Amino acid sequence: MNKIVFITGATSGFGEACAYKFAQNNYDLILNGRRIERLEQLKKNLEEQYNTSCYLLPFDVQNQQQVFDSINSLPDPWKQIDVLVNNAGLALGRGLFHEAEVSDWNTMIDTNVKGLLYVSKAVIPSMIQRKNGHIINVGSIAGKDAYPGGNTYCGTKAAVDMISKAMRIDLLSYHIKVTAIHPGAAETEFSLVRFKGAEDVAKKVYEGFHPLNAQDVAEVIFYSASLPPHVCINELVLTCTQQANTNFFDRSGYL
Ligand code: NDP
Ligand code: 8X3
Repeated sequence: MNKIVFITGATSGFGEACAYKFAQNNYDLILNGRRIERLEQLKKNLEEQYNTSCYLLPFDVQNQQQVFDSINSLPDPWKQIDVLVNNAGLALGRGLFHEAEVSDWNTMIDTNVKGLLYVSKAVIPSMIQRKNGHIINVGSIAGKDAYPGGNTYCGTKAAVDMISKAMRIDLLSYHIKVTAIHPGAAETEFSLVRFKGAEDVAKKVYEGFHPLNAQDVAEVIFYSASLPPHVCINELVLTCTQQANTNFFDRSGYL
C-alpha cells in the first residue's frame, strides 16, 4: 500500500482539497464526513484520476461511539495511518455572547474540540505502536485572538491550539509529529454553514479582498506532511495577503 492519510471533513473545503493534494502525491486515503454521496463521488473521482485507493469512513465526529467503532472497524492494512488531518469543524452564528444560541455553542464544542479529541484518541495507539505518525490539527486564526461575535468559535480554536501543544509534548517520545495549522479567512462552505445557508451574508464576509482558498490551505498542510522525518512544523499561521490578523483586513479590492 501507499502511505495512508486520514482526513476528517473531506466532503468540502480544506478537507476535500487535501484529499486531491495527497492523492496526487500517491497517498491512499481514508475519507470522513457525514454527507455520504459526496464521499462516494470524491472516491470515484480520485480513484479514476490518481494512483490511489480510498476507504470511506462516514461518521459524525461528535458521536464518541461512532468514532471509536468506525476507526476500530478499519481493516488491518488501513489501520497503519501515517498522517491524520483533523479538519472537520465549523462555526455556527456570529451573535454577540449574550445573543448567541447555546445549541450552536454545543455543536461547535462537540465538533471542533471533542470530535478532534475522539478521532485522535482512536488513531494514536497504532502510531505509538509503530513509533511513527503525524497529526495535523486544523485550528484557526480565530484561536489566536477574539473578534466580535466569535466568542465560542474562537474558544474552540484556542482549545485546538493548546491541545496541539499538549499532544506534541505527550507524543514526543514516540516520534509522532503534531502540527497545528491556523488559517485566516478562506472562501469555502464555512461561511454558508456559519450563516445557516444565507448566501448573501456569507458572500459579504469576503467582499473587497482576495481570501485564501481551499487549495492554498491544502498546499500548506501537504507541505508540513512532506518534510523529512527529523523536521516538524509545530504550528503555522497563514492568511491571505490582505489579512494581517484576526481583526485587520485591507478591503480595497481583489488582488
Ligand atoms: P467547510 O464547511 O467547507 O468544510 C467543513 C467540513 O467539515 C465538511 O467536510 C463537513 O462535512 C465536515 N464536518 C462538519 N461537522 C462534522 C461532523 N460533525 N462530523 C464529520 N464531519 C464534519 O469548511 P472549511 O473547509 O473552511 O473548514 C475546515 C476546517 O477549517 C474547520 O475546522 C474550520 O473551522 C477551519 N477553518 C476554516 C477557515 C475558513 O475561513 N474557511 C479558516 C480557519 C479554519 P459534512 O458536513 O459532510 O459532515
Ligand atoms: C475561520 C476564520 O476569522 O472567519 O476560522 O473565524 S474566521
